[in-house]
Amino acid sequence: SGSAEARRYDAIVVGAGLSGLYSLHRLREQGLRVLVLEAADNVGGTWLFNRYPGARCDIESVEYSYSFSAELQQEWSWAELLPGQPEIEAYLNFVADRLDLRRDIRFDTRVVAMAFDEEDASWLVETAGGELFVAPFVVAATGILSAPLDPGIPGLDTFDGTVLFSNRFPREGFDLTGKRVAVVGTGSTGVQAIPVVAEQAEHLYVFQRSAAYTLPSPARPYEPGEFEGLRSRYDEIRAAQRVAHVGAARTSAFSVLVDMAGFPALRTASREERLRAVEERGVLGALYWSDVLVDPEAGRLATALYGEAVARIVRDPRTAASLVPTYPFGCKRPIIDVGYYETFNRDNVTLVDLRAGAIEEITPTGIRTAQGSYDLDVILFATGFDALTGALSRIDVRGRGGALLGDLWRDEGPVSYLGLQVAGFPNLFTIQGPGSPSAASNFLAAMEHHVEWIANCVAYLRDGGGSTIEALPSAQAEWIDEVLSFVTGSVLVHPDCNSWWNGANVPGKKRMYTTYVGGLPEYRRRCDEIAAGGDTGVRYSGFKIS
Ligand code: NA7
Repeated sequence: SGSAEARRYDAIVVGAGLSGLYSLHRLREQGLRVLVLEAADNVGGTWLFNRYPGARCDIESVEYSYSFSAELQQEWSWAELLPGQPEIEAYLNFVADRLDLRRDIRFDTRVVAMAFDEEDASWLVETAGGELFVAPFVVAATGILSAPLDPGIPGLDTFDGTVLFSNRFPREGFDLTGKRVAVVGTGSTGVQAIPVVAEQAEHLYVFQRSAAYTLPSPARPYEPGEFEGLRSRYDEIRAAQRVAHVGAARTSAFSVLVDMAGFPALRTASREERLRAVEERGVLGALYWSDVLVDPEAGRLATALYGEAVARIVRDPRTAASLVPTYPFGCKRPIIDVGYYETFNRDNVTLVDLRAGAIEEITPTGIRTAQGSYDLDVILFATGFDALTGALSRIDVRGRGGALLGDLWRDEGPVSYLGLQVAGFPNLFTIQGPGSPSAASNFLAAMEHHVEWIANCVAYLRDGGGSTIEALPSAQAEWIDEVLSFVTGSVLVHPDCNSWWNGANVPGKKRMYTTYVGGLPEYRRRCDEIAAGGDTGVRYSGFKIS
């Protein structure tokens, strides 16, 4: 580390995305001297970087926004039901200005290391520029989908054309007009980008390794006066949101999962009923059955029916067949799209099904696969993230005894107590850490609870509760067991399912599904009971305070 003298704060927040902004505000309101360190040159985090064509949130604006301030709610107007990236970026800039947050944020400052000093009970934080900062508390607001996954394809640097990444798309945008473009990846990002890119590019080649289940998005601008009507009912909207399993009670990508339970069983439906469902509701009609997620045979029927629904939209039978997943519905985060399947009927769009021959290398002229070569001007990677643990693993985070957090997660999997702390790393709080509900819920709602829990905990310690708090290894192990108990034997741990939810999208990462799916209300109740002491009266049970 450098020789610069370390500056002292009461708390350091890493990241100025939507979690970091609220953390700063909340801790500052409590009278702490807070510093936010942010690698980028502006606020926004994920919503600053993921500015690819078609980028849009899949949760309704009035629920994917801060609920902690009535003023923010009343002063901001959402234009669209599901906000697009530019609108969310503008909103986060509005919040940063309105709450005067920028004065405590250092931009262009990447944290590369942090180490817990056991004598001083504080963290020493080092930046890429060699600056040092010290604080008793660190809040890692580093995001769950913020560490880009390197596609790891040989020859990438030999390509003569332009390489773009959805998760660090150029600020100024990129004109695809007249270009031969490849989109690699058909997760949520690829599925959003593909219809928009198809309209711009001369020709679009979609490189698909795994097909997606995707349902028609309800995205639309709010009708005139519609948002104003909602704004006057924020109290009611937030109350409904608070008791919703996924932290969203209105329109969201999760709606289908929430509604399914009320429908008849696919297993016992007649052939006629099945066909009528896809006639009336398209691909949705294949999945809206109560038994699809719980009965593997119903799951197989649903996949077959889904294939029939796709074949009604996509004219070329080979392309239609390639667009049908080979894994069950429900084991990946749901995807919604605007005109995805219709896009494959365009003359300028070609689906390259990598299941029939994988990518072998990138050459100066394009992509070579085992089934042929494609000449390209632009390759847009929509290949995803090293989720949940990636961002902190890329920082040299050292806890007690110099143990490295990245090593711990590599060896033991993404362990954590409540998703809020990792044993051995005192006074380091992780917002939306593994083991929390965030990956399978409205990120914003889950985040607000985490920030408030952390802020209350810090207040308790500063009021004389102690100088360090750390998760007990036994509590952490029990928590992970509990998290896993919800999903054991379920579709969520299906062996054919590789996704950021279970880490199987990252080569070499330990496969482990560590999202709490017991619902946000129950999770909040648990966390709050643990903080308050519950029956035992011992506050922060499962943590050691000293
Ligand atoms: P995802 O959901 O992880 O999707 C990434 C896609 O990229 C997926 O189709 C992958 O195929 C594909 N991929 C990844 N690496 C490669 C390589 N090397 N070659 C070919 N294809 C590849 O990321 P997203 O950004 O779409 O979405 C992440 C979340 O952001 C989403 O759930 C929302 O919550 C917001 P695979 O499935 O691994 O075979």
